[in-house]
Amino acid sequence: MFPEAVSTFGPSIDGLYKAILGITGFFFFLVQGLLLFFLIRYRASRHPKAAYVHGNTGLEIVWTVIPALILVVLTIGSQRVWTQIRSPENFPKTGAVEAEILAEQFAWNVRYAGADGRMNTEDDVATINQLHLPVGKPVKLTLRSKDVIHSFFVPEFRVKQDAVPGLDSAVWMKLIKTGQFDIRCAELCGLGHYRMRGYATVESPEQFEAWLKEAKANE
Ligand SMILES: [Cu+2]
Repeated sequence: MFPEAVSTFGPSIDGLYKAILGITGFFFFLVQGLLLFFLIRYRASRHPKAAYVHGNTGLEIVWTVIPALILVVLTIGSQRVWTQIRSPENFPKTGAVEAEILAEQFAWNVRYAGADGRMNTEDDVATINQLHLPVGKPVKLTLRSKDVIHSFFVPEFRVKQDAVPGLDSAVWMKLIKTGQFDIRCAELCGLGHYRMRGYATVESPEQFEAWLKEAKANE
């Protein structure tokens, strides 16, 4: 159903999704089945005279309490995963590879700090639509926008984050598999929205370092 998850938190997001789909799917078929059953069972030819039913307090309590409990359980589960992924205290503190992504109509401008480890200096490495990341290391991305709201989306990473003008949005992830993945813009951002596509290459840390050097040399 989904493309393969290649980030460490992918399985928890997928687990939550499957749990919600399972619960809503079960009740969907239950309710639709009952509807069909009652339609046939109490059809006009067999029951020409309708019965007046005022209500059933016990039943109403049951069908209010059960969904409420399910929602509480789902909220706790979602909150746990959300905290793990998005809480500032759970962001990688040291050793993370950092990149800035400035979205614009209709491209992703990627910037790495370069050898001095500081952004916006002489030795920065800047690319367009080419995001390279090392496998097995924490990665932190800072998203910004030059013009309108865009949304950075790599389905395999299970990461989707809006890039909002005037706002820095940080996301982190740790990738567990190498490969080439598409970066899509998930926010309708103008006429060229459909071609706002980038490429994320996940490679070994050595390959990543070599690529950074080469990208700098080719600037
Ligand atoms: Cu866009």
